[in-house]
Parts: sequence; structure tokens; C-alpha cells
Amino acid sequence: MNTLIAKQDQRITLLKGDITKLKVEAIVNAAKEQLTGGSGVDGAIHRAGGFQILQECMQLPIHYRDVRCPTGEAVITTGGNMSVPYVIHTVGPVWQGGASEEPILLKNAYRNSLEKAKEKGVHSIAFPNISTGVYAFPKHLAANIAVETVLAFLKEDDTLQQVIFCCFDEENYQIYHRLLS
Ligand code: AR6
Repeated sequence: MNTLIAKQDQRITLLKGDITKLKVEAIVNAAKEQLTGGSGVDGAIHRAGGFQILQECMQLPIHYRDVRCPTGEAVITTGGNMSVPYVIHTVGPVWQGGASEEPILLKNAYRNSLEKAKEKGVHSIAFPNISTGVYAFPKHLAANIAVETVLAFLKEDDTLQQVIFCCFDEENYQIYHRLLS
């Protein structure tokens, strides 16, 4: 695996690989509002964690219609069959051109995931590149928002000791590599 420690904060690490294989206390899922599973990283996490994750998701309260996690918010389950204790499910925005509050909603998704981790006393967390797959958020802008939000959070927090940006595709990895080195 390619790895890099961020110049801005040594608690931030960049990795390329499959988030379900990481030895951390929490992994973040780029989920949909219904929390029913899907493709991409959501599919990989539900496959690795098994049916238990879906069962836990379906026990969470419904906000409206069939929405269990509104865009920008975050909820938590166990890791099911995975060794990771927690999965933090967040929902990034669908890119619609940029005028529908997509940047702020993406920032909220990172920030609320970090808050959930802090509530549980988690020391290490890994993020996928939320919204940059099926939801088509521009990768450069998404990476800038992700890095800025995590750096700002870490400035005020001493619980988290490691935040991993886990990139799956080479394009995202190169973008983060430039931002963090
Ligand atoms: N580990 C780490 N990152 C991964 C993995 C993996 N195993 N697999 C894919 N990625 P996406 P979104 C990366 O589409 O854009 C689902 O159907 C991928 O390369 O998973 O937020 C949900 O149910 C990309 O950079 O999430 C929602 O409906 C990143 O994960 C919708 O997709 C995010 O891509 C959410 O779309």
C-alpha cells in the first residue's frame, strides 16, 4: 500500500486501498439517505460486514419518508463481521452543478462523522472519498473540503490520533498526495 503522512498534521495519513481492510477503530461509509446499501464503498462495507450492518441501519429512526440519514449527517453502527468496531455512515451530496449547497453539505458529512467518532472515544478513523463516485462531486474540490475540514477539527480535538484518507482510485490518490505533501 502507498502511504504518506501529511505535512500539515502528523495525525493524518494518506493510503491507497480498500477501506474494509484497514485496522482502525472506525471506518466511514459513503452511504445513501435510506441506508439500504448500494454500490461502491457502501457495497464493499456491507459485503464485508455482513447482514448485521443492514439490520442495525434498519433499526435507526426514520426522519421523513424512508430517510434514516439526511445528507450531511452521520449515524453509527458496529462493523458486523469486520474487525473494525464501528462504521460511521454518512451521506454526501449528489453533485448538481455546485449551486445546491453541495460544498457545505460535504463539509457537514466530514464534520459530523468526526463528531460521531469523538462521541465514541474513537482514536483512529478512515474516510473514503465521499461523494466522488456515483454522486459525481468534482474530485479536486471534494479533496480540498475533506482536508480543510479534518485539519480544522483536529486543531480543536485531542481524542483522534489518526485520520486516514483512504483513496481507492489513482486519480483521487494523486490529488490528495499533492494536497498533503
Ligand atoms: N474502499 C475505499 N474506497 C472505495 C472502495 C473501497 N472498497 N470502493 C469504492 N471506493 P461511491 P458516493 C471509492 O460511489 O459517490 C452508493 O451506491 C470510490 O473510488 O462509493 O458518495 C451509495 O449507496 C470513490 O472515490 O460513493 C450511494 O447511493 C469513493 O469511494 C452512492 O453510491 C466514493 O464513491 C454514494 O455515492
